[in-house]
Amino acid sequence: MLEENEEHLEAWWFKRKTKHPDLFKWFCIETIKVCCPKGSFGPDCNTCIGGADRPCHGNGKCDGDGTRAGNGKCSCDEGYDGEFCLDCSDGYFNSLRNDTFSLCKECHESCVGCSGGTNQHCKECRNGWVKDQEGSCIDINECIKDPAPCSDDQYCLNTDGSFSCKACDIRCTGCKGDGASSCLNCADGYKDEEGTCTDIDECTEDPASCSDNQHCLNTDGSFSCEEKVPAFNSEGAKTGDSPEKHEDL
Ligand SMILES: [Ca+2]
Repeated sequence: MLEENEEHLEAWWFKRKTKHPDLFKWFCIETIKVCCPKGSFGPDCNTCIGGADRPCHGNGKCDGDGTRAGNGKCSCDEGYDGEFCLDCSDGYFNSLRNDTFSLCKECHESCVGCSGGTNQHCKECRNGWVKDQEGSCIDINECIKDPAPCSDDQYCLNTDGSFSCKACDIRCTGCKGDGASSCLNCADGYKDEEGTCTDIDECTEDPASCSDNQHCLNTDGSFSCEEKVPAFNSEGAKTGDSPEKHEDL
């Protein structure tokens, strides 16, 4: 574009810059007719909706703004709606509004539609929330519902507007929260020690868990018995080469 308009630019530099000090205006808007003044659009540089100073009332973008193209329609910013970008979109409410100015704010997370910003201003409650006696949307505690929403090896965690099911600690059979101190019962291989399910050391139990010719090896939640194999080389390191596992008690 610069090359084909070199003559124009030379003419401006040598003859017109005193009379037309704004190069952009003289060159792009008036001479080659590609641009429009800010806040206007289209072949005739029509003014955008809402005026050139605040196209789309400051809440959107005027199609073709500043160019000879476009149709001047507003695409509204997030939260704004309508031909003039003065309305609020779903999930937003007008905190200020007159003929030329509009400020939309987001509804409370508990609302479907609202007249203000708190849970007291909801038109309806979103799923997971319910109206209390004062008409405010409050969280539903799904965790106290009957039947319980989670399976036996999970605990329920209530959250605002929802809930989740979390896996119990491996040391638990059923639980009411996270960790081995929240078990309802201890899983096989664990016993309750002052409220916490703890590994049972089967190797110290009476009667012995392994036979006389075996070594006992305690593991977390289980144990294994290894055959006692007499040392067969000078280092004497080869004992219990093939442990006989008892993983499922
Ligand atoms: Ca909830």
